[in-house]
Amino acid sequence: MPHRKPSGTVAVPRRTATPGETDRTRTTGPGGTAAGRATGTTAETAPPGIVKPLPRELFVAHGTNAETRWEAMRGVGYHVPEDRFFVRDHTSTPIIDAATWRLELHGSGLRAPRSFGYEELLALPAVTRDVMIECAGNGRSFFLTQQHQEVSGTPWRLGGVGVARWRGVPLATVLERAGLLPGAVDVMPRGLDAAYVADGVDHGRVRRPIPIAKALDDVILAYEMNGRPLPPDHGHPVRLVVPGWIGLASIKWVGDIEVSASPLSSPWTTEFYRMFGEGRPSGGGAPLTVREGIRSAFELPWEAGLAAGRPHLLHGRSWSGHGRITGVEVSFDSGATWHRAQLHGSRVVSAWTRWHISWNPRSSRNPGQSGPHTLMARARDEAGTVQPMETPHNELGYLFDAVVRHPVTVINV
Ligand SMILES: Nc1nc2c(c(=O)[nH]1)N[C@H]1C(S)=C(S)[C@@H](COP(=O)(O)O)O[C@H]1N2
Ligand SMILES: [Mo]
Repeated sequence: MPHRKPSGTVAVPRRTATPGETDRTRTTGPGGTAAGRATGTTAETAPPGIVKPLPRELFVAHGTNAETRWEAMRGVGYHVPEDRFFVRDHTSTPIIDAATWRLELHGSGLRAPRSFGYEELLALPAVTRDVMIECAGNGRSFFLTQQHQEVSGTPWRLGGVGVARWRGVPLATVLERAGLLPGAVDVMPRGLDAAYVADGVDHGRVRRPIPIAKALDDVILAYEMNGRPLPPDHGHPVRLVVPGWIGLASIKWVGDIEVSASPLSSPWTTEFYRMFGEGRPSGGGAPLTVREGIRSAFELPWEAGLAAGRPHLLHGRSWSGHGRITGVEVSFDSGATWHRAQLHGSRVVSAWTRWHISWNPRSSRNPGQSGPHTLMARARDEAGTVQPMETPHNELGYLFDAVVRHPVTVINV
């Protein structure tokens, strides 16, 4: 699908560099395609290991990861097409042949080990669901830029999130066919990508336990994304989709699942994906599970330019880990006044709600209205949660959910 700029909006030069963009990002031009990388011409500028093209108008690259630009969400509908769905790779995307791939189930929670081939999974009863996948670090860069707090990790703005239509086999079906024992407490899926090594420590392959109750509830072993076989970067041939949980739980390129009669852990539950810092338990808070928080984003460039003196229909999306979105308010004046946005389309609990609102940056005859503005969107959900103005700090920068200050320049034309 060709990328179209939303009418009346233009990207304007950044005023300052934020940690959201690295040198590597800035030197990756629109020509930074997979084909370009294959010839080695952009080897230094392209992030290693993501297979699909990462054109600059659709993605901001962060090392081995790539975040979706929110203006690329404009006009694409409820689901994020593969060509602009964010990628979070701890190492790099492996290319796996579905014909020889097998899913191995093993451990003390099963009567005996059992394995499944790709065709075998495809022959089992399937389910289709709209589910959001969001990185626990989504919005991390705003701890620094809005709250002046140091955090470590990939400096995502709000593009570490996407909704797709996933199709696959309920994990429950596969566990039952494998001979699940009543004493099973945890399952631990593990990816076939390379071991994750950080600061000289080999943490092994990406894996994270899920309690058996969740595993039997709504977890999917997905082989299709938006009606097509999973693409390499999103877990081909099979990934987990864990509705409502942080993105990490949705293990890509799953190769084996340990099913255990005793509790399991991994570095992703002991060292990472916990809240560390002042006011937190010394070993960190409990391992993160559900996608807590409530967030909103405008489908606008960062930062955006809007022509003065005529109305603009602004679009956005909001989502919450606590329930359906019930309302969204927008401020055009840094939070002084708020205006109700119009919600439209699906309000799926496990995904997002879309909205729009009209804004007329005053006439070009009034020069006071041109120049920098701050747009803000604040959502509320059925549990009564209202998006806060600040998120409590944690050292690894997880679960930022405060109202984001979106910079817009109004231009006299
Ligand atoms: N095997 C494996 N699974 C993985 C990861 C990974 O690096 N390796 N990254 C996880 C994280 S942290 C997130 S946020 C999601 C991102 O899914 P996506 O790349 O399809 O958007 O995949 C998760 N599953
Ligand atoms: Mo993530």
